[in-house]
Amino acid sequence: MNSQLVQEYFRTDKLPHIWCPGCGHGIIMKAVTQAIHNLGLDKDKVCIVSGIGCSSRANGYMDFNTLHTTHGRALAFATGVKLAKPELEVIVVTGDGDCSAIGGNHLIHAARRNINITTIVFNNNIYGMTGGQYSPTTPTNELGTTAPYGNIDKPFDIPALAAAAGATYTGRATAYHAQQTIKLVENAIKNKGFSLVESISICPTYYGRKNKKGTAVDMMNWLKDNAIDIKAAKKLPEEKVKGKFLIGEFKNVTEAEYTEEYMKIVERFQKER
Ligand SMILES: Cc1ncc(C[n+]2csc(CCOP(=O)(O)OP(=O)(O)O)c2C)c(N)n1
Ligand code: SF4
Ligand SMILES: [Mg+2]
Repeated sequence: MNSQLVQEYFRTDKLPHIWCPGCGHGIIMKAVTQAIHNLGLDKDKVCIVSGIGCSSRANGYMDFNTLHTTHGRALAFATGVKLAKPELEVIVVTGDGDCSAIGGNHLIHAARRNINITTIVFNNNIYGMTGGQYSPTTPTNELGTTAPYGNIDKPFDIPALAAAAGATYTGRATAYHAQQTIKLVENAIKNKGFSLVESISICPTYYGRKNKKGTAVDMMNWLKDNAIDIKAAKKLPEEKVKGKFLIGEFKNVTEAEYTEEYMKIVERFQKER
């Protein structure tokens, strides 16, 4: 992104950002902004909503209509914005904790409604902001401040959870796969319905340090070496895919959208009155 685009899309008076050196969140924030730019969206017609967390800081830096709300409630606020102003492109930036722990119920119900909101999950497998507590995406046996002897829970697959609940667009990329994150976010915004893109981020400060994952560069290399595109995976023998995680577009279908269905009821009621 050249300096002209930085001036156009970021609140430069709020920079430099407060993320730790090596944090993956900045790459994902930039990818979301690049996708908005590539689609040629009118800045004033975009509303970016977040909850609370290091990831949820992103829209404080992004120069659009923005709402920094309460922990776990980004989708509840975003649903209100979308229903009040359906003409806005509503985008949620959220963390694994924000959207799948305290906000998990909002996530499945927004997906169930197929409301036209695009959600980008910055998944660093931990609660970064509050000091490294394990989250619903912390892998089994890994460490967190609240799991000093290893996490015994199984992690959520967030795109699969959203798809099962009714999201019509889902995909996954990583902070290493920045170009793919941009493309998936573009497609997610184009989908008229509930879309979710998970981008796997890195938190060298807590998740990395606690689990001896090495430097930020080591963590980025791990993402490069362990992600397999879903299309490539289909052609590979099972042993080559085992232990890796899938990236790419997982679901892309068309179904009735919530605000349109809601307006149909409003119009019918007004005619019958
Ligand atoms: C109602 C409420 N509960 C708990 C908190 C404390 N809290 C703030 S951020 C956070 C977790 C953030 O984790 P995640 O969404 O994964 O974001 P990250 O910091 O990892 O990017 C928690 C538990 C809060 N702010 N409000
Ligand atoms: S604590 Fe982790 S998630 Fe938060 S800014 Fe630092 S590296 Fe990023
Ligand atoms: Mg997190």
